[in-house]
Amino acid sequence: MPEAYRRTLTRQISQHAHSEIVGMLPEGNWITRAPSLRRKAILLAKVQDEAGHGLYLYCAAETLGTSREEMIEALHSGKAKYSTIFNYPTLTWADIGAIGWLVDGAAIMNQVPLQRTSYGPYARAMVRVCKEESFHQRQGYEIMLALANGTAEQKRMAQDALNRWWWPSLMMFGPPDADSPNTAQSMRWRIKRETNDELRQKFVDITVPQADFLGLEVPDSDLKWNEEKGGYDFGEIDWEEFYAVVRGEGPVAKERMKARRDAWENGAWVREAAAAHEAKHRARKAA
Ligand code: BYC
Repeated sequence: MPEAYRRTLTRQISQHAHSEIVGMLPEGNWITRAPSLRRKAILLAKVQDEAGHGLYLYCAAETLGTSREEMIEALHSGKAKYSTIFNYPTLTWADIGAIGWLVDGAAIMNQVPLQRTSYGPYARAMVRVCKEESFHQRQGYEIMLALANGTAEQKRMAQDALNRWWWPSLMMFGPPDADSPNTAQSMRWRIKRETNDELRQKFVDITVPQADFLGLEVPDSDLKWNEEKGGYDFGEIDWEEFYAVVRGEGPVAKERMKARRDAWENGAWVREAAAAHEAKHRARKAA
């Protein structure tokens, strides 16, 4: 396997894994505050799914020769990236709807083509991830539907969540193709099957009619159907904000990293106990 192909895959898959794990935090934050037992059970299951996605992805990355410990160390030291989207706070219950609808919606748009990525273990992990993400997207949209059809205050909350999550969701697809250092090579190697801009356009085209159905307004005054291209034209993304969040300056970036480091330290005794148990069994078997 060419070394650069291995490096690129390890980078992308491990960042993807970190995103799933850090991505549990904004929603995990609402499990105890979900408005009903049904909503709580659904949200718990969704957050557990994200943990599962992180684990499949770490396993896929490990097949390329980097250990789980090395990847986690890179996350905790701030060397490895994870998706910018998880550095924004979840202020109200409507944010949980908006995350499912928009963030998981954007994730599916990006991950469906990755089921055909050129590296088998990554492609196979994506098959199950996409099935689960599709449930996540629907549960988010269903929360938005309930709020949009609820009281005036609930509809206002839904609109406010859309206003705050719309632009960060568009940033999830990465920089414009012209400024994306990795896209051209990753397309040649068939790691990426569609470019950042192609996927972002598809996401806008699918999502705008969903906002219309909710009776909510996408916060972009430049949004306009373009008959000729058969898609929407949309306003300029604030790339300065994107790069600032990538640099670790997102609104809740420090809180997110602290939560991950604390979880790692608090779980040390579990890892030690599991290793001791395994060593005991191995010794018994050998005896
Ligand atoms: N955030 O050359 P580019 C989820 C970085 S989790 C942070 O275009 P590439 C979910 C990029 O890494 C969804 N960094 O890069 C979980 C690169 O830096 P390095 C996560 C970003 O790799 C819980 C630099 O900018 N999905 O679904 O060709 C709850 C230049 O970019 C971002 C994945 O990870 C960003 N948004 O394309 C709910 C999908 N964008 O590494 C939901 C797999 C770019 O050179 N990943 N950067 O230092 C990919 O498809 C690609 O890696 C990307 C970026 C499209 C994200």
